[in-house]
Amino acid sequence: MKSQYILYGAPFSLYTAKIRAYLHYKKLPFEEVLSTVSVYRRIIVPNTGVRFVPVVQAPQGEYLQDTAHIIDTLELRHPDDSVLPESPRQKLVSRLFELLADEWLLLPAMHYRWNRPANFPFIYQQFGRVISPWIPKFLGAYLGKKIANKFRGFVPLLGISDGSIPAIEQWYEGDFLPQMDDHFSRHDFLLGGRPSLGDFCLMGPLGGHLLHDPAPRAMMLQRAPHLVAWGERMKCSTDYGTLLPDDEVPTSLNGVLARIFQELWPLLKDTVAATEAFYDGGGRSLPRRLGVHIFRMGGVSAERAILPFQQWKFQRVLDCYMGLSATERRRADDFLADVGGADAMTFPISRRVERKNNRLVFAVDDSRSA
Ligand SMILES: N[C@@H](CCC(=O)N[C@@H](CS)C(=O)NCC(=O)O)C(=O)O
Repeated sequence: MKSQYILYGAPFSLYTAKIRAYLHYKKLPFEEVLSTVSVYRRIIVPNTGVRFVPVVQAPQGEYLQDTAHIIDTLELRHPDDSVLPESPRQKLVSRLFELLADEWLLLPAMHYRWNRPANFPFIYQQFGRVISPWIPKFLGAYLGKKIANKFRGFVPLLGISDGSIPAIEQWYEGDFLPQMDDHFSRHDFLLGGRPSLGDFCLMGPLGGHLLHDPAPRAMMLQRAPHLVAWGERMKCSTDYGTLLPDDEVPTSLNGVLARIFQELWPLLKDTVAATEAFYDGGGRSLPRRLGVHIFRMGGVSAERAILPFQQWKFQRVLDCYMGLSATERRRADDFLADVGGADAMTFPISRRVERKNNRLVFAVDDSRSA
């Protein structure tokens, strides 16, 4: 039996950056293996049934896919230095950041990668290495562009279009960067002196794209040096302090949290409605995309694909709240009211989804949801 984990992924992959930072923090020995075309064919697809990275192979041999599932599983196996806060507000904020970072910061992460030509030579070369790590640079850039175009194809599906780009830039440059920079000028991590779930999730869009690609990295170095320093701490620190006492959530996070309720919540509710309508219309096997819907950001309306998977991430936040005791809920409610999230957590979902064999299925009517 091997004694270490294997992380299959890539230096330019958003979700790989999240797990790399997590494994580093947990001090779990791991080897990182580049997800080359051959690794997909020989290892990833046969062992997970899907074509996503990262994939973690446990020392026991089992293959874990989906970063939320990977962290859930490893937290149970390695409970020391848990990344899951125990107090109600900090617990909920961790889940909110999981949702924000994994699902919503994808928009700026993808926009500033694929709509900034200054990134291209570098990014194409990196993608080229997945064909062969020894490929000459010029050939790698040429072939890498072809693979990169698959990922670039996700840009319009996510709702990144001429109509929405000014709103995405306004959110990221006008709100997110200055608010996070201010926060990290006061605190080492999201919730105090040690990283917690939300920090690792943020390392996805930030570590994997926005701090990694030349164009957004240059912007962040100039405009948000404290956020850059946080990114370095996430990669390099080995000594940590403690979470803030008394379940404190720093008010410097309020602006970022408030926008989740203003903009992401309506979209997620709409996603739930579409998933329910699909089920009620007789649909059982959930496709990756379920038509399109309109979302609003910064006063602009734009179209994007409905992604049922995001309902699963939404459920995780609602479940976290529903799992609190009555006293804990009261504490959480006070905080939620301050960030525009009063009543946001009691949204009913009649057709829950879950992951089975790395695929999203309806939690109801098991026999029919393949
Ligand atoms: N929910 C998954 C998402 C993983 C994911 O989208 N990974 C990207 C690379 S960073 C990928 O493999 N995309 C391929 C695709 O979307 O088809 C997770 O958290 O692991």
